[in-house]
Amino acid sequence: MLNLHDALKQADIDPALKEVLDTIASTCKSIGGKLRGGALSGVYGSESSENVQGEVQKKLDVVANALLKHALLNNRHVAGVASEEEDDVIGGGDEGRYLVTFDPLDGSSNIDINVSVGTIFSILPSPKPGSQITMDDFLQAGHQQVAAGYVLYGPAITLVLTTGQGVDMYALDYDGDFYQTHANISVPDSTQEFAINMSNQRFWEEPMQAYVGDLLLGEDGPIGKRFNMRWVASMVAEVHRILTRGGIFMYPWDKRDPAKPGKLRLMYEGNPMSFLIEQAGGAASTTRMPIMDVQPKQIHERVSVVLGAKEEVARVDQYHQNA
Ligand code: P6P
Repeated sequence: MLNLHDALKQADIDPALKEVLDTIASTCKSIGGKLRGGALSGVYGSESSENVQGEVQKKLDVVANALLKHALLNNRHVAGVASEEEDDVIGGGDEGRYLVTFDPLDGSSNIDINVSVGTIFSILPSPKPGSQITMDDFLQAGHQQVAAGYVLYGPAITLVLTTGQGVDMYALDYDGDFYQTHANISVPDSTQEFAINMSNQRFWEEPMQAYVGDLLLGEDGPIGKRFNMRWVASMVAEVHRILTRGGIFMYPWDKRDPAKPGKLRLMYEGNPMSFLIEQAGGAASTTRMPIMDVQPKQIHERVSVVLGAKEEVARVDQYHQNA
């Protein structure tokens, strides 16, 4: 079996980028170890603090963020990091040529109920290697990413990664190494499985209500086929399911907080997941444009997300274009 280190060695990518990816993978093993202990590890429950998103921080949010921040800022190839759990960007080594954005523990509301959570990361080129980075240096569209991936802490701990040459999947073995289980994953063009938080239905834009309404009509409706539904409330788990067996995932804008374009964050959720999905032959849209075309204006900005089977994403876009 090919392990991650050897797979990266064989990959035609910058050796410095390989070292950054190695750092992320080994840090996520430590995060997985803390999760494995469950309630015994003393990391269940919440802190008294809130993050910049206004969300109460889970203990493991803080632990995972600290582990990734420390490891990445001690990697000489990292020029800076941005985290869901940090108000501002943090500068790294002067010789670093890569910026890393991450959601240290996505889906953390699932930790205490023992449901899958994950770490999401995105790697961008530093626009001015050798000088102190600023927030503006991170504000690059998703197409500028040089690598992206996630580690899913589920029944198995899996790493899914792209460096722009397809999507590969690795599982963590008992010996503490990631071994490749799937290479060059592809998302089927069509699907009969959708994921959306239905409790928000009355808050969606009318075209989204119309589309989901037609999904629910199944074979008797205009889409003409029966759909199944899933909702894990952990984006990493949803995307992993789509990369593994297909589907469409949606977290659209809703009027609960009209000022926000969506719930999910562009820089460390929308963009990395869109890179993976597009590299696997799927599509990722805001319902108006490809997510990776969005020009970010601030590091924690949010985005409406529809991603997965390209025929189904195109249908959602059509409903919005016709509106
Ligand atoms: P809701 C987790 O908090 C997250 O950011 C994503 O991982 C997930 O898809 C979504 O929010 C769940 O949101 O509204 O169902 O709790």
